[in-house]
Amino acid sequence: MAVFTDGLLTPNDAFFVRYHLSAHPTRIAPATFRLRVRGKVNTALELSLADLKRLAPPVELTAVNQCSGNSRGYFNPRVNGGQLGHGAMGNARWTGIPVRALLGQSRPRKDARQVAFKGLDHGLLAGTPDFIKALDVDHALDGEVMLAWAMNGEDLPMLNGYPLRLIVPGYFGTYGVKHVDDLEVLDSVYTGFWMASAYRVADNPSHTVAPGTAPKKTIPIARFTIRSFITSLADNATIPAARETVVRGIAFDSGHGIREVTVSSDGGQTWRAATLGADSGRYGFGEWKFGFTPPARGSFTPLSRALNRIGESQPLEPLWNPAGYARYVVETVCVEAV
Ligand SMILES: Nc1nc2c(c(=O)[nH]1)N[C@H]1C(S)=C(S)[C@@H](COP(=O)(O)O)O[C@H]1N2
Ligand SMILES: [Mo]
Repeated sequence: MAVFTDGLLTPNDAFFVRYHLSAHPTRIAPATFRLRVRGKVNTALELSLADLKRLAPPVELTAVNQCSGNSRGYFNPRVNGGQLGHGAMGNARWTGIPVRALLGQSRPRKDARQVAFKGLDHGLLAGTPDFIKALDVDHALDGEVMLAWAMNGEDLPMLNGYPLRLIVPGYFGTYGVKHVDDLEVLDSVYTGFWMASAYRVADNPSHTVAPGTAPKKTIPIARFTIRSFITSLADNATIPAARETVVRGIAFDSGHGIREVTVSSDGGQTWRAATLGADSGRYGFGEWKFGFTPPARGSFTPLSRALNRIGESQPLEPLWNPAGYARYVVETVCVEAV
């Protein structure tokens, strides 16, 4: 939270890193790297980085990258998986080219249904499936989904996907395939492990099931749920009693836009509007703040709750699912007024 309160963009050297597969690249020679586009296309392509950068004018987009399991460690009942706090997210300015520009050169055939994106990393055992994620062709062609080579104005750090990664604005980080070297256009829905077995959620908007149960029908995880965080107060921080402290935070959703953030300092009995500040575009973090004057000494747990332009907001009670994905409950920090 100290990093998130410092500025809307998360610096590259503070950004979280997540891999499923141990044999991920630690060096890639830019001169010999090739990106392939193949499958149900009229023209298969094999491009160097220089070719790719010449293909179309570069675009820039600021977007949050957040792991599906961000905040999983707070699930109750506990769930398997990395016991993450709130740090498996970050907001960066990505530079690259729209996948639409790339596919425009190779021209998918009429019967194309999905595009599968493969990363260069591998598992240690022969049977471990490579990291491959798929998007519907229409989604891949929306002009926003991009192949990025720069993050906050610098080459992608190796651990964040050098030399190229996929950015799917508003979608969970699992779609952000790092070290992408292969796009395969398919005439069917991709059935590999990372789409058909992993990263599946209950087929309802909050991805929720009764604690301890499994969803009956699942779909691939997709868009972010809406979230807000108090960033300027660490848990157990001390603030002065009977004097105003300006409390700052961030909010984001899957791209509809934050309409309002409300705050409560009495455990959710009364709410008032926070002041929205700078934002970093519809897919990025936005700032907000409010003045909080603890009426007396004691413990307080200020709450924040975001609402977006299509009416999505954060629940007051945590929702549960077996994989610990997409947490978006109203979060708390505990502060001591002295
Ligand atoms: N090649 C490759 N790309 C990958 C992954 C992976 O295991 N291999 N993990 C994905 C997941 S689950 C997340 S949350 C994001 C994390 O991106 P970051 O490490 O740049 O923060 O990368 C995604 N891209
Ligand atoms: Mo993830």
